[in-house]
Amino acid sequence: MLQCHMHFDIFTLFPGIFESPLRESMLKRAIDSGLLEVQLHNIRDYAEGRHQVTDDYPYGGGGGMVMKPEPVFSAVETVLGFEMSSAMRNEAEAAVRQPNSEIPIILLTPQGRPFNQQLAFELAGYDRVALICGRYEGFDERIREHLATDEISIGDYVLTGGELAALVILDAVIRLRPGVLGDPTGAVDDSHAGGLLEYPHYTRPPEFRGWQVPEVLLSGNHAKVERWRREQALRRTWLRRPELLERAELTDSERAFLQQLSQKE
Ligand code: 6GU
Repeated sequence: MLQCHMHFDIFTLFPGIFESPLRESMLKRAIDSGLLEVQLHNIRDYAEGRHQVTDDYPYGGGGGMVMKPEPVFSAVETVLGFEMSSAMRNEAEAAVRQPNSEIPIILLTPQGRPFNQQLAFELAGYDRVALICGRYEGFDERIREHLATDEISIGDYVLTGGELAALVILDAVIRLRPGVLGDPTGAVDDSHAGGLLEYPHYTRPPEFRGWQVPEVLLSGNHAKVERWRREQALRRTWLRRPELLERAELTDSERAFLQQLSQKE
């Protein structure tokens, strides 16, 4: 299998946040084995003037600060190697963007498209992705309208900045790339990959403080184990995340099992 490397450009005011997460575990191994390249770009380096200001007061008043457009445009255009002049902005905008149109430029904000496993698979299909991390109250809207190609949120809560979201996305995406997990079936079995929550796992000892491992797992009967696991996954999903069942791919007998559950409980 061709093990092509994936390149992330991360635009941030706090590149230091990424240092230790990239130096541990799966992300470190992916970098060391050449399957992942992460380039951190400090937006402040692209800000003009002695104070290299990256934020300013919002027009119209109100609290908080807004990320200025110039440093963000300059950083992304310099790194990805394209430029949008104001004259070109209208009809020619798409054409100017063409050379790099295969690189998603993703704004990380709580207003974005909800991140999930399906979106992780989608991003894992690109060889290069740019992530822009916001701070303060938000981005000047022109960044969203004329620079970003997509906007992603990792959930319905507010973070101080997009950096932790970028790390979440990086982790979820890179582990889907061929060769990143040692086990070739690795990510296939995960919770959410099949649209269901995962079944319960047990390891030795068979009894711990009086709590037994389910008998079926010790039986050595693989067909029974598989059936039990699938039923547990269905049951757990039905109890905790029933909305996931609407999009899951289920067989007729699995639907019958769910029907039975809803009658019993
Ligand atoms: Cl991507 N950014 C921020 N600042 N907060 C978030 C988020 C992103 N996703 C959820 N909350």
